[in-house]
Amino acid sequence: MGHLPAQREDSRRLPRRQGSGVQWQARGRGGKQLGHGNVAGVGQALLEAQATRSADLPYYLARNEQGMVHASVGYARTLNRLQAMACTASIGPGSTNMLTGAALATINRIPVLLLASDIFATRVGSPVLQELEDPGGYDVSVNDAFRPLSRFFDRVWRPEQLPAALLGAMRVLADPAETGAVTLALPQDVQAEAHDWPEELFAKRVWHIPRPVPEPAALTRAVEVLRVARKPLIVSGGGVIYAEGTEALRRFAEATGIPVSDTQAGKGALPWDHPLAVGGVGSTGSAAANALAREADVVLGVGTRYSDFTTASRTAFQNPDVRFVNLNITAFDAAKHSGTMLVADARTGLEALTDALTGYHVDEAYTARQRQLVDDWNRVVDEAFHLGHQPLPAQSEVLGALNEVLGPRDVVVQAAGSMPGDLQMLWRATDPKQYHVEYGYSCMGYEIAGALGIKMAAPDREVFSLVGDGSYLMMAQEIVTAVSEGIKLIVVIVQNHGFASIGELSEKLGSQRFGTYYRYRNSDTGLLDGDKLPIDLAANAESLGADVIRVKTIDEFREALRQAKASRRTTAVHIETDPLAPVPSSQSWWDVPVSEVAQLDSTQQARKNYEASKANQRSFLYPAP
Ligand SMILES: Cc1ncc(C[n+]2csc(CCOP(=O)(O)OP(=O)(O)O)c2C)c(N)n1
Ligand SMILES: [Mg+2]
Repeated sequence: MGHLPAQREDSRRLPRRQGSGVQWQARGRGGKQLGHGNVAGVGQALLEAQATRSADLPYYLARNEQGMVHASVGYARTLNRLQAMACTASIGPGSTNMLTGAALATINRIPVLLLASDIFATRVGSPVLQELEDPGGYDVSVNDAFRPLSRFFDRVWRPEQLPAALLGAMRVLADPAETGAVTLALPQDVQAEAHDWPEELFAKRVWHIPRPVPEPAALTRAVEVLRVARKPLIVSGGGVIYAEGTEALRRFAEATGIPVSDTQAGKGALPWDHPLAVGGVGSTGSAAANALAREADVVLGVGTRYSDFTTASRTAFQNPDVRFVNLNITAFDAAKHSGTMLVADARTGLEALTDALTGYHVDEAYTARQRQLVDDWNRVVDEAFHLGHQPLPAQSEVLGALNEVLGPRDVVVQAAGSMPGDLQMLWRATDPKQYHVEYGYSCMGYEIAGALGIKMAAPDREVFSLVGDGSYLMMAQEIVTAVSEGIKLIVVIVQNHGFASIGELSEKLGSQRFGTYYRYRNSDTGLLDGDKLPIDLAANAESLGADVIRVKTIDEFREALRQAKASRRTTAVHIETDPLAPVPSSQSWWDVPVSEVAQLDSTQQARKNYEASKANQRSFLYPAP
């Protein structure tokens, strides 16, 4: 993998009202995984660039191609999508290993350039090693699987096609509305071909990141809805942070008194203790935000794509007259929930709304209610953080200790399992970059690889990769990359011998935690519910080159975190937790279907509960006023 470090011009120095942009310039840095599909093409070019210093093209060798893409996503997200990495992989499995990463990048709207190697364009030796051989068409290769996962895909069958492909790739990477995975498939013979490139191809090129201002008529329509709102609520998504709109959000909220809830990608836009911050909204949100969401008459969604977790599968907003105003860089998201569309950059849009809503403020009773809800919720979080659960600590205590030890510039990274939900509910973020939970794809295995990219983007921050035993076993190998590159990570391994998350869900849905333990197969029951396995993930991390600290209690854990922070080396801290320890309720729901027909009583009861919750699901089909 390697990055395309953008040369960035701080747009704040430019006149804002003109929708001034940020410059994006590819100089090239990247990650790689070499195989026969790219060793002589892209690989040789990288070597020549190093040897002759003809290009500023640093490279990193990842251990797994999927991890390489995750690291690139962590990198670009940390830099608010103003820089991206390029990833080169060999043909066949090397490239298809990047598919999961491509889906993750596109769903999270994070730019990453994938240079997938491909089968010979000339086809003289077909079928070559790792060729798919589609009987329906010889131009199909495994890389066609990238098409639906990429926001731009091109296969460069002939060298002449490369300039247009490169410019198309850069256009999409640098466009905040379109961005995501961009894939250029490079046949292995074409990679090695000579071609007379036009001189202009190598000219310095600056890509301006657009910051569109709202169309005046759309602004008027949005203001009409907002002005009459009695119980409005902001849902602040990742777009606010990517647009560097956190200050604009604070000013807007303070001018109007509208409380601010956040999504997984948006957490930290307002510090948790800001008087108008009400915490996460939706399935794993705070009870405070969810109480306000239930009553809200106007929801102002900013930079959010309204995932099912944010909307509690469309049950979060229960006011029969609720209306949505959606400020988003993409019309696709702005149109959701029949919302009044305000297509614009989050920052410029919030600034325009602040001006246009002059004189508007929510009433005191609403503010008082919001404060009371937040005070009540803060007590719930304090309790969860200091539960004193025995004999093993609760996960909420681990998160609490981590929250207290992390400095404002430090970063916590997570992606899948029970921790994203607990984090969204409990974490008290003090900085827009402190909370890095990948919950667009919620991909097990992102935690360590993503953390690597975050640390590369922000070497001055301590990066804490918080990883469950399931995720660790899925993909821990980028620890080796961190060690070899001297990129310091702190890996917190939370061992609970299985899937606490899916286990709890399974129990709720009447499936009795079936198949969610990492245990020996039990010869009596035939199930995987025997004794705990003698695996030692700390020893595993040690074998990959990390220093390791094993702890049992929360006090020891806190001390270990401090020690890990003080160290210059990649350090893993290992703690075992009780997967059955209690977690506060979000007073919310998530739609996961339960069998309509079942023999088990537990499933039949769960189906009844499911139908009752399902009845609260809203369509939001009424047209915007
Ligand atoms: C790659 C991938 N496979 C499967 C899933 C579905 N899934 C979500 S959470 C989870 C279990 C995670 O286990 P662990 O990391 O130990 O976290 P815990 O639930 O114990 O907190 C699974 C299998 C996923 N999100 N990603
Ligand atoms: Mg687990």
